[in-house]
Amino acid sequence: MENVIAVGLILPDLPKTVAEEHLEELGKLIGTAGGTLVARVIAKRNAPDPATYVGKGKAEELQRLVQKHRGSLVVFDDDLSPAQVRNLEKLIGGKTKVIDRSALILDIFASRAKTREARTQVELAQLEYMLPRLTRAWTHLERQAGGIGTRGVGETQLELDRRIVRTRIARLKDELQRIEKTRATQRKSRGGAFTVALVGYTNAGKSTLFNRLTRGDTLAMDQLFATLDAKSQRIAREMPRETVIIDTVGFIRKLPHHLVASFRSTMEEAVAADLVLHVIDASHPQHAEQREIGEQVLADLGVDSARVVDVYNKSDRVDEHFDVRRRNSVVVSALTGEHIDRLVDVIRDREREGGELLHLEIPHADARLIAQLHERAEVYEQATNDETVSISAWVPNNLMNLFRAFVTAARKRRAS
Ligand SMILES: Nc1nc2c(ncn2[C@@H]2O[C@H](COP(=O)(O)OP(=O)(O)OP(=O)(O)O)[C@@H](O)[C@H]2O)c(=O)[nH]1
Ligand SMILES: [Mg+2]
Repeated sequence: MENVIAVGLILPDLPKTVAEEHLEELGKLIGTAGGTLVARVIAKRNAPDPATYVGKGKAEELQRLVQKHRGSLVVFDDDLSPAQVRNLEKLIGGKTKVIDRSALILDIFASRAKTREARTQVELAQLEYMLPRLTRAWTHLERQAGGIGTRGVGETQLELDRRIVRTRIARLKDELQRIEKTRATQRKSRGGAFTVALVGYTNAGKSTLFNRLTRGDTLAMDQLFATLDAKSQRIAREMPRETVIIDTVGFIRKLPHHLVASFRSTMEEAVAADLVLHVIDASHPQHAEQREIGEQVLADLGVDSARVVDVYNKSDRVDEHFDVRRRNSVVVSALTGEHIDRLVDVIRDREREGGELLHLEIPHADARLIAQLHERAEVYEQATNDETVSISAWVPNNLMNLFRAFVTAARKRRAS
């Protein structure tokens, strides 16, 4: 276990309470990464100090804290420039590492990634993050060796390093494209199920809800970024249509943009779902900020808000009068199961809006109609009889008139 010190700033547009909440979150990230939080430091400033972020005085205080707690790592809640990292490491001294929030999140992602896709995405993000910071090791060397000549060697070595990293980045990008193609093929074979994506801030309860809806056994735990791989499974309820639930990686304030970029295609695919459930931890003091961050990410990914329903989760932990007064929202507890039925009804309603499940009996002679069903509806079952073909299919509303006449009386099931 590493002893870690967390550092944040109070700025004119970032009041103390919010800064403390943010530092609280940074503490959770540190715990998730396997570190032990031994001290928290908040500095009040008008702006970050370009040389040391917290200012020289605070940096010296950090040095004392590090010695007192035998700290081996200091994490800053904001991105640091390579120069700031260098200055701080010098001021704090010893073998203490100085990293920023992005590096910490990248580290968590790297240790969590399981599938080949997630691993590739994380490595790509890490290298992109590293590339502009590569100078550092070599300036150290320059300082030690000094003098003309060594500098030239240093630069050559640096250029070499950069080239190696760039080559690797290119290779990872190729690899990701290949994986995406495979996934697209798999998606096609998944057929025309109604898809529901669970998205939202990390720790909001997406995986718990996923398990509740699917009887799945996805890892859900009180840690940030428990889930890194989009996962899908059929809903375990009686539904108008075949329904697949998709669990996704969580969002966080200031997610490193390299990570956003590498996870973009996975997220884009997930949020291409027919319905997006935005899961919000209603019991979290910062739930309004977390919701806004989620909404921002969804907007960036081009999700039309008409496809989004807000799910306020952890209702068991909020006042019973908790009322969101927002359109398109449900209040549930994934943990206790409270009001989950309401949520399932919301999904059912959405499924019914677009069409109906029909059981049809179509004469062989109408081959063109059958072909049209396969093209534009979703065929679930098909059996060939002597003169007809029996088909169960989800038929979108705009095709309904074509098929009404073929609905079998016995199995006619209005979806409303
Ligand atoms: N009290 C309460 N706790 C819940 C509820 N839903 C989830 N939790 C807890 O919240 C924590 C996070 O749940 P997860 O389902 O892992 O959250 P997630 O959104 O998948 O998080 P990431 O995968 O890390 O993004 C776990 O400790 C859950 O037990 C709920 O309705 N009520
Ligand atoms: Mg999860």
